Amino acid sequence: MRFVLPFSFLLLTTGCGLLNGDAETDDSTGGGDDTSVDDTSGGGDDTAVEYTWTPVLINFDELSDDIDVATVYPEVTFSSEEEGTALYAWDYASYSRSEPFTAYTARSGGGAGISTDLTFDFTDPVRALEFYSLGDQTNGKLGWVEVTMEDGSTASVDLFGDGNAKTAELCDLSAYANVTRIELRDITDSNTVNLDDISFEVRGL
Ligand SMILES: [Ca+2]
Ligand SMILES: [Ca+2]
Ligand SMILES: [Ca+2]
Repeated sequence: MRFVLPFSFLLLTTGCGLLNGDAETDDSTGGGDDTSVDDTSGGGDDTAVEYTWTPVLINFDELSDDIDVATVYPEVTFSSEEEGTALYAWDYASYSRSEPFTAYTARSGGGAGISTDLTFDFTDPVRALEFYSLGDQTNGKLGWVEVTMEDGSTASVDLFGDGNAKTAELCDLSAYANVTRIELRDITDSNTVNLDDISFEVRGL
């Protein structure tokens, strides 16, 4: 089976990248009242706030069983779209990027992977967000990620595999700050992919 990869794929060495036409994202939020120029709205509440950013690494490796990890981590909640599925930790041993656990969507711990949409909701806004995917049978695009920022703006980033289930591909979303949610969408890989080593910095005062 052959299909045409998006142009952006050619520019990539990592597991995800910008979708074509991404620059148009801002336009969709512009709405009807284009009479105001952006520069005029910058005023009052831009007092420079000094945030702290605390690094977090979720590698699932401290877990002792194939459990639903939806609410295990205080910094992020995972929810899957398809009824009856959840994000389960799984002992993928030497296949993992960090051993022994990865996580993937399924109907039960250790069950067959289900390729359903998966949402990460961050408790506080984050930056420097990266994660790895493996367990891929697809050499090319296998889905995409919608990134939502605190101000409601969004960006779309393609998710890629290299067709080697044992190798992990980096999805680097560090171009985006104050991220409140990401959604992995339209995953086409057989039995979905495994996630590992999700890292980010949590914003605090
Ligand atoms: Ca791990
Ligand atoms: Ca797979
Ligand atoms: Ca791979």
